[in-house]
Amino acid sequence: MRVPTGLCSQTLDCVLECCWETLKCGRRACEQLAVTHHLLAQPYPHLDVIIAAPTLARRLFPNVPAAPGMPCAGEDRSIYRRGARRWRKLYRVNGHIFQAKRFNRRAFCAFCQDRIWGLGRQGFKCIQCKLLVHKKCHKLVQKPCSNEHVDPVEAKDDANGESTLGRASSVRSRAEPEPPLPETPPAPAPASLVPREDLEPGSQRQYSLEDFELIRVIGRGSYAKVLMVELKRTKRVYAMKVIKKALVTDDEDIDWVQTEKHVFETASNHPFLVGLHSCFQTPSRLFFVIEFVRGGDLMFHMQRQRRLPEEHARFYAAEISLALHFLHERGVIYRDLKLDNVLLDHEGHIKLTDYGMCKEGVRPGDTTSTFCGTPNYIAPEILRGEEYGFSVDWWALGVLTYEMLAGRSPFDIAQAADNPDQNTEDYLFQVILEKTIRIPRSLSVKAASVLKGFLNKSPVERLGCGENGFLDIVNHPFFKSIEWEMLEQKQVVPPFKPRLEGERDLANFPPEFTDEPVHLTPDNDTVIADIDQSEFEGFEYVNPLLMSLEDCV
Ligand code: ISQ
Repeated sequence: MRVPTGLCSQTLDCVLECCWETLKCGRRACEQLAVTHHLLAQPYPHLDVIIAAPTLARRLFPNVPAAPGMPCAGEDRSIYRRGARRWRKLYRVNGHIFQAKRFNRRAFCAFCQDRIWGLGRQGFKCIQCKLLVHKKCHKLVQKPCSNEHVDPVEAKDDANGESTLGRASSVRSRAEPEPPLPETPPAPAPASLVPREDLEPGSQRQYSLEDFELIRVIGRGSYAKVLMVELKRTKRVYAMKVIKKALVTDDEDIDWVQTEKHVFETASNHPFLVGLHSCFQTPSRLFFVIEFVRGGDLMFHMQRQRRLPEEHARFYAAEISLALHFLHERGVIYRDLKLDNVLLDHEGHIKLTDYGMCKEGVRPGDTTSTFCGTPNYIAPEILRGEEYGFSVDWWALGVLTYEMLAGRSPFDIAQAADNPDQNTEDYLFQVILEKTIRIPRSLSVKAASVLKGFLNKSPVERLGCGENGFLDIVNHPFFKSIEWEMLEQKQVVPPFKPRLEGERDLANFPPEFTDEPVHLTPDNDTVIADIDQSEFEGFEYVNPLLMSLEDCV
């Protein structure tokens, strides 16, 4: 390990001299996201399409850490973990900046005056003047944007005609014209807000916050906080992901919550994916109760190990491949593979977590185009604005395997520290798109070959994306020693067993989380008044498999 010299500035210098060596922060150390969104200068070839992204701010720590791997004074370790994001796609026409929206109440197109209805994001709304138009009409709008609020053409009985939730079951397809809507009835209270004795027979087993004791904070992302909790009745320990409803008011956020829940249900059947116990809500929050995985995440372990022996990296990469393949076979692109999302169980097997970025319903050959992910792991085809499929997950596995083997990101740019132009997300994207990836000479020929295979910038030539698909990964020389069937049945002993003293030992979770107070702030009535509770109807869920397990306790 290199001993730090000079100033620790949390710029790339610092990263290279004292932090990156131990993967304490990686590139992530230099960047902290400010809250505001700004419109990026258009670096990609989508005419008329803007990608809205958060601004980056740099934090400087003008001192030297006491020892390699120690934090600088004032250093906030939580900034090293970068959350995934969906960039909003905005379409510019005649000064308007349109964003795709879904509408499940009455809304009419300002161009053709027809009703906007149908499945999916059938309408566009100008984020400046709020003009509503059909997607198909948005390019025809001649009236320039006033940049001021222009009242959208809407039915009188409706607040603004839009809804941020639109579950398929409640929206009619385009083929069938809708009858006139009755007066919108008041939304029923979510099931968990109904007194328990009033619940339908068979649904009394819904959970609520009172059923759990909150023990510790174990993680935090841009939207969610993750707690370790105990189900009081059984004394079993779970992870609980808590999301403030006020933060998920955008269409895409609502989609994300729905997707996360669906994928959780699918994932509960695979050994290398975290499963769901239950979901419930309060007026201000959504709660996912998830199986607790005790060994911490790969980011935490990499921060302590510098780089991994090939044998270890092979084992993790193979288990991750099986998890990704399972999702792909069920039409799910994971889209957020990174060290932070790979958990280790008490034996040292992996489990992927966080399904909020997943894309569901993808059949072989289908593609999608949302610009999303965590910057360091985003595949070139996403950056080029191309339609993409499962290939993006194999790219991310390449980045992650590189990080395990080399102890640094393949897109680490030493000289970027002093040049503010090179310390931006745009510059990172340019490097991902254009830079030839250098494989450390210390790696074996097979390891170099698998990295080159996954990190091929052309998705059709990438390992795992050819005609033979997953079989090409299984048969790659790097994975020759893997017995895939045994591996999938957890019959292969992991190369590393996390140190754990008891079921509730939190030694493998970062102290910047576990030292946080565990309480949830009291509900704020003004914030709650602004939440449309109908968006969250039907969120409650209890996993029948886990329920029967609990009955055995
Ligand atoms: C389960 N166990 C430990 C940590 C977790 C973090 C996020 C989601 C699920 C988890």
